[in-house]
Amino acid sequence: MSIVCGVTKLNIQKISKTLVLTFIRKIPNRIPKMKYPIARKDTSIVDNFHGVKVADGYRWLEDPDSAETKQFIEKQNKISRSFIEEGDERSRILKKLTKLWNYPKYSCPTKHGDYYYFFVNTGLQNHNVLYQQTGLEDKPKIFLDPNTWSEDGTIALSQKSFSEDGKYMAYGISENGSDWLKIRIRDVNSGNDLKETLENVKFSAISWTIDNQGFFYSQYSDQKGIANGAEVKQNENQKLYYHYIGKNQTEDILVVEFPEEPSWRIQAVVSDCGRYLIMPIVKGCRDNLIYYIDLNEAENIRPGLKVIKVIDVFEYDYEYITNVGSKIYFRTNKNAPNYRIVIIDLENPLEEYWETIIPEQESDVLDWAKCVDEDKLLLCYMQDVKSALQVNCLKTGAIIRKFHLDIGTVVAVSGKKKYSEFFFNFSSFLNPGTIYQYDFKTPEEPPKIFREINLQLDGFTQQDYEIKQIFYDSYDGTKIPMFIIHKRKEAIYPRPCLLYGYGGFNISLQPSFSATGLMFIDTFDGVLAYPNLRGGGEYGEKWHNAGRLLNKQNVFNDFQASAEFLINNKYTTKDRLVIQGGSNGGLLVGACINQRPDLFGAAVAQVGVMDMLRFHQFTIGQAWCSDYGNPNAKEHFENLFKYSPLHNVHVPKTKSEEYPSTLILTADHDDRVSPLHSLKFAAALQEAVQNSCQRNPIILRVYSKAGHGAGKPTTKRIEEAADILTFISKTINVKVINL
Ligand code: X99
Repeated sequence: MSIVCGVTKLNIQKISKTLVLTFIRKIPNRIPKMKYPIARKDTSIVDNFHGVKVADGYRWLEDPDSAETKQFIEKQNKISRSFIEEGDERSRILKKLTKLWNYPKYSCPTKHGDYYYFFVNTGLQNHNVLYQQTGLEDKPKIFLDPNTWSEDGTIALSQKSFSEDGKYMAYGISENGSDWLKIRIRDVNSGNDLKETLENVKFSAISWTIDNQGFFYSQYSDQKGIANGAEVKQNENQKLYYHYIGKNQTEDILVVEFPEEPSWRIQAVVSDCGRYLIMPIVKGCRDNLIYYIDLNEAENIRPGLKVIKVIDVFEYDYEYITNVGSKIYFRTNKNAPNYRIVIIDLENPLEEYWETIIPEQESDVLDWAKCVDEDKLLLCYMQDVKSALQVNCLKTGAIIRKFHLDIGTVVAVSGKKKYSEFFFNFSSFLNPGTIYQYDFKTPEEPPKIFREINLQLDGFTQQDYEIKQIFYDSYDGTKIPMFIIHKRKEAIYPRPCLLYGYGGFNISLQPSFSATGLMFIDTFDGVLAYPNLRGGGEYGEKWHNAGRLLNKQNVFNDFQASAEFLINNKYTTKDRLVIQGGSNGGLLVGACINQRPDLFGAAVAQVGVMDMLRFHQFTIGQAWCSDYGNPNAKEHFENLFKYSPLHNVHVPKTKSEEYPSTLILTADHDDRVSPLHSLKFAAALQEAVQNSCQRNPIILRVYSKAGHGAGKPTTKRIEEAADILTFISKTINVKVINL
């Protein structure tokens, strides 16, 4: 009690005058038992996996167009909306979150031709606006404003690529959050678009040839006509095309295709010098081939150009950095699980002639590398999950200088081989971003603060919060790092805790700012916890391998062990603990509520992969076999079947088997992870708990005109975050303060 009083006092001191302090004593409420719509279960669908019969009663939910699926979604939305919107909590949360979100945001400037370009968002604009200016001190003017493309913000800019002379910008447009793109081309001087629109584009780079005549891009031309982002059809037969500016797409040139290999995807990049078309080819989500075309040998771009193979087995990653003549610099994990940079001479590409220019570091992972100022390499390492930035000599590999950074992440960088200047954006849990500028013309000077992104919150100071990184033991004794963030208080005592995880695909969860996270700390006196689960890239390829394929259970164990650490060390209690994850992290949440329902008070699973026996059959799912394995292989099936969220739902028979309050979120145009995963999982969970002792709600919300997450307009982002926070505040033992 005395601690609670202390909290109140402290908040009264800190509270801004504009916020009215209310202190709602939350009684751990017993929500009335929910009635769910009964989803039809089709007993006739039974698959045989390697002799094991597996029923799939909700197969019908895989058809996004059927009236029955639409009705199911409608009924679910009705329940979830009324649960979340009952009372005034959501509108108050929405109001406060909107205020928190409303601060100006900037990107690093980048130089193309005669202009600098940078993005600005005044605070709550649905999309960032691209500005153009002559010099950094000159008045910027609007160059491209996606906010004008639609009323509701559902049309977004997905990527952009300037021609070498900076006269044209090709850019990708995505609708309703889909991965499908349309490419348009803007004339930089007139500000007008050329007449042509390129369609059927997905998972594509845009790479201009150095003569500024056009660019390479990738199409799924076989899927013409049916692609709108709500379909589930498998993406196959990607082809590389060349587009000449000013021509119609029908005249585009098919450069490379692999009809024998329908799952291959081609990521073409034109070398800095313009001579080579380097083609990293992937089929999964790791390991690539390197093929190339010598553009000097081709008089013009046409079908049938000679493709030369440099790397012809899917074993390691090779990422083009730059080149000096025929000597190509690649960042690779071949014989270097923490990555190194090798030079492969195209004149002499055999491995015995490769030169290691930046050797692998024992404990730091080389996260990315970029060539700047003609003869330098800008290297970003990850040291125990935090970014470290340094410059090395392109020719010798020797270190030229290191930059001092606080605890955080270099989230963006801009600069080019031909310029002496570069910018980087540094962010952390409580820092929405600081943009630094550095110029090799004045090498002794430290990076200058070019722009600071500041929250517009009265009395906000980072000193009021504590960020620490701890290392806890997972079940097999492996030390797992975890960041823990909360308001600075004298004593540690149980607070609501938001535990967020991902754990897969070599992706690292580095410190970065989240308005929702800050809101959780401030409004609920909450603790944020981010464990760096195995399966991620935080400690290089070994960390990734320790959490994929037959090791996937390690990821779930690491997450469950992090929950136990937080409870055992009095940061939180089970009934105050919320787990959250999206995409592969949605799978994590789904698997963990099945395996340890007793550990968590609430769970939020966003756009998750839940059917581990059929994921490979929809859109780009085949590519995830590199992390999950292929259900068609017996040993992978056996492994997947053990943890697949859909196939491990149980009927709670005791209190400890009761599922935590669960919010399942998806969106109708998610063509990365089809909504069918969440629909089937929700139907199975609701069926299991319907006639059981379970009282905690399990609800499903399907957003419309939205996708996997990229390009989501601010309005929709804030609404989703408000839904999540409201769900949390209604379902766990939380005291709402400062709302
Ligand atoms: C993908 O599926 C990546 C798909 N993808 C490409 C792109 O292959 O988004 C590509 C090529 C060029 C441009 C853009 C793209 N990913 C990325 C996985 C995780 C990832 C994914 O989205 F590896 F990080 N998943 C969803 C994995 C399971 C759930």
